[in-house]
Amino acid sequence: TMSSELDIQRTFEFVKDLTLKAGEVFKCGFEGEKVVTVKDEWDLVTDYDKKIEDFLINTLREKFPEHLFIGEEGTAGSSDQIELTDEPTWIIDPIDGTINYVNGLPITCISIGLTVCKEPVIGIIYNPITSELYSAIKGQGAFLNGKPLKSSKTTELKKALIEIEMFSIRFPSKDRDLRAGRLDAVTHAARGVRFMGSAALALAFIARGALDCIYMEMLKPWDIAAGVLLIREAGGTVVDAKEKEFNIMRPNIIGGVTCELVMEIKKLIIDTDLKIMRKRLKRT
Ligand code: 2AM
Ligand code: CA
Ligand code: CA
Ligand code: CA
Repeated sequence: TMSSELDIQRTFEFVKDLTLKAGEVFKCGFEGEKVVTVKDEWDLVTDYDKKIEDFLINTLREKFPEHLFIGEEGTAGSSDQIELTDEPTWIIDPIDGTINYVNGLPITCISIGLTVCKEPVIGIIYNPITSELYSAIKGQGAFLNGKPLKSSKTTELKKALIEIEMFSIRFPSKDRDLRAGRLDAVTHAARGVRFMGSAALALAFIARGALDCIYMEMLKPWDIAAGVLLIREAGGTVVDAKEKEFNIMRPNIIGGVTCELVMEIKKLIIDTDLKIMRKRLKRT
């Protein structure tokens, strides 16, 4: 299938139905017994992460044999590709917010994005526990259970509710002071800070206007592929936190409801880093 031949509308309907089916499995694991394994030091994974990803990727692959797949749990060669290509590529997180999922905290979701020519064209974020399905098709707007979404119009950080995804702050690193400094600066500048533990759902909340912005470091393509499109289609902006170019494969991003808000956070991060670097120099 050449990307130009892909019928986006029908593809969307297909993947939406598939997501609802996957949601039944998701609910089963949320409410029932599951096998929990420690993945990294802080990261958990359940048998349902793998089960749901297998179901999604195997079904999509049958329907779209030429498409490429990137999934967190690496279903049958789905992650054998490191660089994003122009081919239609499904980027999938079967359970985002696994720690919440294991704890029975209903802030968790399935995230599915499709890119064509490296651009997100379909995004679905589904919380099966609350039956909330966020969706976007490029150029057609963002929706919650079929109803159009419009993000808020907040332009100032001091009036903004911000979600921070910075689990990396716990990692031993020579940049610990930088991370702590950014967290401190953003916390003091914003009206309120939230750490919800599901990056994908936080992005959907921005599209919904329930959050104004998000700052995230060291996340993965499957955390953001769907959410980035949702934010953009709801009228918001997503940029790289420091670089000029936004890179879906290396998401250190700031997302927000307005350009002004996103640029204010970006400037704050860059200024804070500079201040800390200067402090480092003084110490030596
Ligand atoms: P996950 O639940 O799919 O692993 C939690 O702060 C958010 O960051 C979740 O969206 C989580 O996705 C994501 N995340 C990515 N890598 C992580 C890691 N190594 N440890 C904890 N959370 C991680
Ligand atoms: Ca994980
Ligand atoms: Ca994730
Ligand atoms: Ca996951």
